[in-house]
Amino acid sequence: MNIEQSRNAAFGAARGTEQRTATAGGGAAGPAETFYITTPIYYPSGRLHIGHAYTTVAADFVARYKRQCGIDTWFLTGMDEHGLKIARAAEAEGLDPKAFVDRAFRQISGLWKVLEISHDDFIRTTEPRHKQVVQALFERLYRQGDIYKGAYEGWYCAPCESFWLERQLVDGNCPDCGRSCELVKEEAYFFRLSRYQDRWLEYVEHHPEFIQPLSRRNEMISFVKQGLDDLCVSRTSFSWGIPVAFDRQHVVYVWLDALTNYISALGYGQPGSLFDKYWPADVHLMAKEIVRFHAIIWPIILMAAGVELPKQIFGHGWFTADGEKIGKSRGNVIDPVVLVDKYGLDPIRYYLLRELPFGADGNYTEARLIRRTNVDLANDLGNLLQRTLAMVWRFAGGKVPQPDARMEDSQRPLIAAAEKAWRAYADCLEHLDLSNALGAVMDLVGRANKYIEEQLPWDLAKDEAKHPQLRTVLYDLLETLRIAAVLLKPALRRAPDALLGQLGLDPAGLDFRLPQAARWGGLPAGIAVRRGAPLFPRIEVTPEGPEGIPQAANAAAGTKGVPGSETPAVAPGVISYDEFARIDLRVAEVLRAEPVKGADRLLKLQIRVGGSERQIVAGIAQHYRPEELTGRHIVVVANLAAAKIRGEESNGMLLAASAEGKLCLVVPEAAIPSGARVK
Ligand code: ME8
Repeated sequence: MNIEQSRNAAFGAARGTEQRTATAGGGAAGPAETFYITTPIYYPSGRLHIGHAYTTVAADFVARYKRQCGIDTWFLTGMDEHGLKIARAAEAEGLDPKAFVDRAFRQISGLWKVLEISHDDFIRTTEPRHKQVVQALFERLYRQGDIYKGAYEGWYCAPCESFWLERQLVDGNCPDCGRSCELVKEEAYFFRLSRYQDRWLEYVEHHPEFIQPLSRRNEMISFVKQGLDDLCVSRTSFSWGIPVAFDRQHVVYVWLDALTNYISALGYGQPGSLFDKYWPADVHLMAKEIVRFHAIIWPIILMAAGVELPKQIFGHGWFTADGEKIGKSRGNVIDPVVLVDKYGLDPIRYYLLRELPFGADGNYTEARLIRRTNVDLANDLGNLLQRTLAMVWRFAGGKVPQPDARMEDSQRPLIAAAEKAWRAYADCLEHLDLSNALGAVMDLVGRANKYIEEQLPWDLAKDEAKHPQLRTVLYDLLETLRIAAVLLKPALRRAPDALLGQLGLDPAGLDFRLPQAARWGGLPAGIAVRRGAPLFPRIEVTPEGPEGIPQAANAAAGTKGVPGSETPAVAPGVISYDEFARIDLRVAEVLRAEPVKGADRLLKLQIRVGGSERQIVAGIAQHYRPEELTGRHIVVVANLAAAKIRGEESNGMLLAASAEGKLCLVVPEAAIPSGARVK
C-alpha cells in the first residue's frame, strides 16, 4: 500500500502525546487516532502570493507526514468570501461580488494544484453548508444571551476587517496594519467576549500548548489581561455577508462568519458528520497577525456554544521583502506560480519549508532560494546520489551490494546517523519545527557525504581484502539515500520518487508508512540501480547572464531596489552578505597538475570538488611545480562562469595570496573533505 492509498487507513497509532507539552495538537491525554489541520481561509481580494503559499505548503507537509504515519488526517483550506473588503474589491472591478469570488476561486484552486496541495476539503463561505451553520450559531448565542443588540460607534479597519476603539488607534490608524480606519456608527449586535475573559485566562494557563509559539501565547495573555470589550458581530451598512436569520437588516461580522468555517466544513450540527470524527482540530495554522482572532475570539465563541476547543493555534512568522510584510495591499507580492515555472516545484516547496524557523519572520530573496537549491539540493543531496551511483557502477556492477554480515553496526556509523535523523525529524514535526525537520534529513545527507571522504571507497577498491568493507560502505550510502527519500516524501513532490527509482526501487509499489519505512535495512541487496537525470540541476547564476538574479527577482517580485539583495543600499565598495553568498567557495582536491603548452605561467589542474571532477587553469606555474600540487586540498570559486584560457577549459578559480612577487595557495588549515563549503 502506498501513501496515497493509506490516507484513510487509521490504525490507531498511539504517539505518546501524554508526555509532551507544546506539541502540534499535543496535550490531550490518550492516543491520537485522527489529525485535523487547517489553514486560514484566504481573502480573494487580490492574487495569493508566496505568504499564502507558505502556510498552505506548511500545512500540506504536516498533513502528508501524518498520513504517512498512518494517521487518519483531514486537511482543510478555503476562501473567506464575505465582508466589506471583498465587496469593495468587486466593486472596483465593476463585478458582482459573487462573480468576483467565483473567478478568484478558480485562480486559487489553480494555485493549490500547481503547488500540489493535498487538502481534503476546500470551504467557501458563500456555500449553503457554511451559511446555515453560521446562522444557527449566531441565533443560538443570541437566544442564550451571549449576543445582544446595541449600537456601535467606533472605528473600522476594512483591510483587517477589525473594529477599534478610539483609544486603541495609533496616530489615528489601525494598530495592526497602520492603515487608516473609518468611523462607523450603526445599530449592531454584540457578543459578550468580556463574560468569558476569566474562563479564557484559566484555560490558557492550564493548556500551555494551546497557543504556540510561546511568544504569541504571552502576547495573547497580556492582551486579554488588559480587559476584553464585547465584540461587535454584525453590520448594517453593507449587505455582502450572511444575513442574521432573525433580523435580516444585519449581516454577520466577517470574522465570526470566517472562523466558523473550521466546524461548518465538517458538517457541525449534523449527526454522524465528519465533525464527530475530526473535531477538535489538532492545529489551526496561520501567520501571527491573525492569531488574536483565532486564539481569543474563536475559543470564546466555542466556549459559549459548548463546543470543545481546538488543541492548538500556531502563528508562524512572515515572509518579508526588504523588512516589510509581503502582502496583497502592499504591492510587493511574489507570485509562486512564476517561481514554480522558473525553478520547479520541489525547490520552491523546499525553500518555503526550510528557509525560516517556523515562527520567525524572514526576508524572501531569490538569491537565497537559488542558494538553497544549489547548496542543499543540488550539491549535498544530488551529488551524494550521483557519487554513490557512480561508485556502485564502478565497484559493484551496478547492483545494490550485500553488506558484510561480519561488520558490527558500531562499525557502520550511517546506521546510527539514520536512526538519529529519523528521531530528530519526527520530534521536530510533532512540534511543527518544520525547518529543522528538513535540517535533520540534510544533516544525514551531509554525514553520508563525509563518510565517503572518510572511507575513500576508491582506495578500498584497490585492496581485494577490503572488498567486503567496500560493499558495506556502498550499501550504507544507498540505504541512507533511501531513508532520506522516505523522510523527504511529505515535503517534496518529485525528487523522492526519482531518487528511489535511481536506487532501483519502484516508488509506486513501496510502503512509505512511518516509522517502519525509515528503519534501517529496507533496501534489498541485488537489485540493479538505474542511471537517471540529476535530481536537482544547479541553477547557474552568472552576473550578466539571462538567468542571472536581477532578471529572476524582477520576474517574480515586481519589486524595486536591488533584487535578490537583502540590503538594498550599501556604501560604494561594500558588498551585501547576499552578494558574498553568491560566491560558492569550496575545498577541492588536486588530482593532477600539468603545464599548459606555450604558456609558462599557467598550470592546468584536474580537481575534485565533492563528487564531481573538473579542470581549472591557474597562473601559478612560476610558484609551484605540478608534482607539488597533486593530492593537496585547495580553495576554489566553484561557481565561476566557465572560460577558455589559452585554449584550455577552466571551470573555476583557485584562491592564492600574493605580495611582493611571492605567491602562496590558500589552503584549509586542517584536513577536511573536498567539497566542504568555505564561508
Ligand atoms: O487574514 N508571510 O486572510 P488573508 C507569511 N481571511 N504568511 C502570510 C503572509 C506573509 N507575508 N501573507 C499572508 C485572512 N500570509 C482571513 C483569514 S481565517 C478564519 C480568516 C498567510 O488572505 C498567513 O497564513 O489576509 C496569514 O495569516 C494569511 O495568509 C492571511 O490571509
